[in-house]
Amino acid sequence: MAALIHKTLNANEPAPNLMDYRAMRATFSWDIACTERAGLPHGGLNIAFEAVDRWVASGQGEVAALRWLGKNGERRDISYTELARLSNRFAHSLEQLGIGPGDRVCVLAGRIPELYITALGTLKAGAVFCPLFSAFGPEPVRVRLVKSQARVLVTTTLLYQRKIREQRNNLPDLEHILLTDSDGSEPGTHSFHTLLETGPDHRSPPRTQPEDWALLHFTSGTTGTPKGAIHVHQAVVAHQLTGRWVLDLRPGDIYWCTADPGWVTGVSYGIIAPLVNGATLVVDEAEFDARRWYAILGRERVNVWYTAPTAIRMLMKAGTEATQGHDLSALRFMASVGEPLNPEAVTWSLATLGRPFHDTWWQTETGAIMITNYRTLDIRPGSMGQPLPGIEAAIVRRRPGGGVDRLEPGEEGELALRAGWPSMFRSYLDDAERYQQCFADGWYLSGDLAICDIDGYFWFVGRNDDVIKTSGHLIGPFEVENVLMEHPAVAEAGMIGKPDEFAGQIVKAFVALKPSYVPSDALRKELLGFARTRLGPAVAPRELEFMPDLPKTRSGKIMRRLLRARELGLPLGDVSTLESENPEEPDA
Ligand code: 6R9
Repeated sequence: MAALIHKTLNANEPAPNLMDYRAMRATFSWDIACTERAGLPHGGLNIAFEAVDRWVASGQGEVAALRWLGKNGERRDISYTELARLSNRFAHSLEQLGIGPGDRVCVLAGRIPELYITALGTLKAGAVFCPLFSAFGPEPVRVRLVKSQARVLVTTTLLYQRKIREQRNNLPDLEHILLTDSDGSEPGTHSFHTLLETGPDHRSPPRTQPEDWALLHFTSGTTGTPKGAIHVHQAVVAHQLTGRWVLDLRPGDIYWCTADPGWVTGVSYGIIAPLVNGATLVVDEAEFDARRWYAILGRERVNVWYTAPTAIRMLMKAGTEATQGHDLSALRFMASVGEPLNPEAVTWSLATLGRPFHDTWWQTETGAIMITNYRTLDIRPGSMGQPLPGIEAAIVRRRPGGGVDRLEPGEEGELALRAGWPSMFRSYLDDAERYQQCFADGWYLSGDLAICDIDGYFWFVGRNDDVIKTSGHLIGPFEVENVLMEHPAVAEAGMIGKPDEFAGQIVKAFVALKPSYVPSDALRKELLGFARTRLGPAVAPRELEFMPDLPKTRSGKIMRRLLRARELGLPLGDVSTLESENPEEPDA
């Protein structure tokens, strides 16, 4: 185990927002935190109002809310006042289109200002914001648009032409497509900016209540189509508190979250938490590039930086040289999420950047950070840290007949959280049964395996299901298998996450061919290309191996755990000791 990193507070820096973790844990109550949230002037609660308009009302409207860095070198500041106006206009545009409370508004775009205006305007209109990752191919986009029953999609002309246009007839719920760069030549679409111009700058405060639906985030499980996790406006209480206590945000901070808003981190911490805490949010449109990143950290004087282990590993690879010439002295706090943060990354960051990365653990379903390393507390590199005040975490084992048993410190089991915090998902869209299956005896069961040590630090072990985390993105194997099965040569397909030095895992496909086809390099390339065109580069398998047939249960389900064991070179004896690994088992 890497040595403990002891914290000494730097006298030149502001004191941490959460000074005494233990005292706060002992006294904290979500009920009080919810009551303290100022809320709307007439009662109720609205995430966008908390994020933007409250700062305008308190006289801080001229502060930059968003600092957009375009991929071609553009730099544009949008103040809180301007963001309030633009989101009011967008809320008005939605109303003009007949969109109202509960309606889903999807966005499929890169990190462009229009995405942020859409998110906030949608919330102000009482509608539900649902981001779609722009690197998804046409198939994941279609599945999510159908499942969300989106009535509006905001996107760019290029993404529309590549991913939507051909399948528009199969999307009956999708009434309006708003193009952010429309030149009027795409039939059946509106211009986002023309609509925006018609709306008034001001509107009366939204009428939403704390339990009204606000956000819809798709996430993946082992089986079935993606699950739509629903979050309500009350979640903002957790976004605000975790922003303040965990990320140590305060008004005036320059903050950079590198996660894409197509995923939950890029919304909870790439839009809501920083704005609710009055920070200036840096948005970089470009893709990862070590030198560009260090230049942004230095030039923009970033104080708080939230990123992911894959990016950190790439920075480590780029070496210390890449940091040269960049003054990183403004950095006060750095955190990571999405995958296990290896201890070497923590010690590397301390040595190279002068600050350690703080691991944070949470999920789409939890809506906000639940377990973390705090600015005041010593870090145990490799550990995810300790639960947030107000969060009770435990390691449990499911009893076969239902219910759970709590395990002792040091025992491996499933990470569970006592249900009932504000940003806990309220449902899976149209799938109450799957939602219920996530709970037992008042605990939310995360699907992650972990250990809690004697001092209350949690250590990640792995997943107890087959989902794949690649570059921090959660991929459902079933979604990928389904697409490969559409190819005429494929009889069976099974996906696993193969360990990868940089991406954590990559998606690897195992394929059994139909009798009239023979394995070849050309066919492998064709299948990989087929999957990539439909699924997009973020989801498609990177490797593909042919097998005469795939290991299955008696009822015909592909046993991905056996494929994984084979890939990792585990001896068969080991395989049979793993859960559901035994091919003799009737079903998995
Ligand atoms: C926010 C987000 C959730 C899954 C989660 C776990 C993995 C997240 C982690 C971590 C190890 C951490 N995960 N944080 N694993 N250490 N600090 O990533 O949400 O996309 O829903 O993924 O990611 O397996 O269950 P989501």
